[in-house]
Amino acid sequence: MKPHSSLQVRAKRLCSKCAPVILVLQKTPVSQIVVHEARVIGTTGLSAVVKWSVATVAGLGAFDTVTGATTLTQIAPSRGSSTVPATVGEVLSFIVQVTGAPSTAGSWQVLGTLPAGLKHQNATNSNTDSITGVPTQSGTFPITVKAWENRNFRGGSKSKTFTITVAGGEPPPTVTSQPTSSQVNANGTVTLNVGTTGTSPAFQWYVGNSGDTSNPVAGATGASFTTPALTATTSYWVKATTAAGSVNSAAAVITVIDPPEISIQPGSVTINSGGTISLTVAATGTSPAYQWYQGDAGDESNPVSGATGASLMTPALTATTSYWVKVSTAAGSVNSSAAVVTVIAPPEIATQPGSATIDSGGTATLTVAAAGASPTFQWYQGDTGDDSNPIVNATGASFTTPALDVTTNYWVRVSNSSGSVDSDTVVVTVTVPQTDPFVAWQAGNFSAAQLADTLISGATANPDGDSLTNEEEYVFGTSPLIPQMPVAPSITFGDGEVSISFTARPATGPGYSGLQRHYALESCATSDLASDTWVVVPDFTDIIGTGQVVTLKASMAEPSTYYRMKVRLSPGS
Ligand SMILES: [Ca+2]
Repeated sequence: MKPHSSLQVRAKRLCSKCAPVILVLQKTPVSQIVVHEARVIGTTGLSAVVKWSVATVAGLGAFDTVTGATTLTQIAPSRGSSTVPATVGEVLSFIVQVTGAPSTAGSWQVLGTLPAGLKHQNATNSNTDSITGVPTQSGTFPITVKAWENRNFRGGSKSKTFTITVAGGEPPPTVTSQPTSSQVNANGTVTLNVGTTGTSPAFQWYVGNSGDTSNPVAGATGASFTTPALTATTSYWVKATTAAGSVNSAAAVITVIDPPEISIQPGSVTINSGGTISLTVAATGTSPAYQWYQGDAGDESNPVSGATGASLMTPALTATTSYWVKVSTAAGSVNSSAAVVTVIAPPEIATQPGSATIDSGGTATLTVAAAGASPTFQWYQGDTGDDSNPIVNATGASFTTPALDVTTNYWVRVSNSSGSVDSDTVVVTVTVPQTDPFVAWQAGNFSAAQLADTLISGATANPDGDSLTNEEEYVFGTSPLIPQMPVAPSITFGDGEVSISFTARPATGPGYSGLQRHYALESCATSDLASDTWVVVPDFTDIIGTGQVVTLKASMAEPSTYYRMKVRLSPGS
């Protein structure tokens, strides 16, 4: 009876605050007490009134002395389990009871993080405590419930771990539309947008890589965010947070691009015809692209195929040509000024030097007219192309020959940096004045009045009546106005020989300049003097008259021998 009596006493103590009470006494050392009670749960703003039942297992022992005999047990909603099922948006009343000796906790403590919407009721001097409310956050939340012997978490304690599993409700947010990377001109701004799932998400934008929260952007707390004016490439990302959790967007890279500027214009240049030249532009800006054009700056009608670099190599040019280049970046484009490639034209001969005819001893001035830039000249003696006889200092468009006494050929080469051209051969013909020496003889032997009368001074006249015409007088060197014989030979005979002497007159005086008088003797052995059987007398074929006496000796023999004298005037000194 003692055990029974003892149990009964303890049961009464356990339920002293409860009514009504049903006692079931058993033989075991444990009494089970079933309690029915109606209570309004909590002081929170719950609209629901929970009617609950408690099955209490009252153990023996004390918190401080018989810890093992004291247990914490879930009463509701899942009796006896260490797992507390809950659902987002639905009321949860998690009740835990301490049983054992003693079976009343002076204070209760909950360690761990409760899902949003739940609250620890924090009972005192109670064998039960509760966590109530409507969870708004799904997930798994391990907690530890601790029952203290005394208030204010003092004395002995007993703890047990429970896991609140909140099902359903809204899942953590997700990003449905990432902020997009883009380019912006320097000092430009970009508006970034993010799309997410979830109810009433809160946003915070950050500078940096996704997940790096060290650089939040103050005030950037919306789904849309406009960057400040950017001067450098910058990454942004956003964290979206709802009651169900948070999510990080990807980072959007805002690339700052600079517009092109030309720092060095392509320069104009002069080249020789047929040459090429490299033109170069220097430009700043982000990743500039180039396109060269032929023509004036801004005229895009003649792009140079393939000329897409900072430099352009022109084709071989034979005419002055302009080029320019358009420099582009994603931020815009700029046109260079035009570079004029001036092509020096090779020389051309517009007017050939003309041939000339001059008197012996004269000069001729030869002139060439040339086209082309900065021509230079070199005259040569000889035929065109033969440059073996350049004339010193003959380097102008005109050239005056030295005094010439023979016909001479010349030509000129016209040159500039682009080439040269040779003139035709120019012939300077030298003529010798044809002064008739007989005329000079006439002038020296007749007066003006006589010269005016050809019957006196004419070539065939014979004014002195000596049978010699004036022309014959000239040849023989006799006076035209005084009867004279051309030869006054002295003929002597002796010792069977005949000796013939005559004076060989020199050619002196007017009309004989540059001439010599030549004498010759011929013989004929027949009296038929017209038979033209004259033969030269040896050693008397060509005697130049110098005033000397010429003597011919011949033997006297039959038949008779005839002699004659021939006189001629010929050039000579
Ligand atoms: Ca005469």
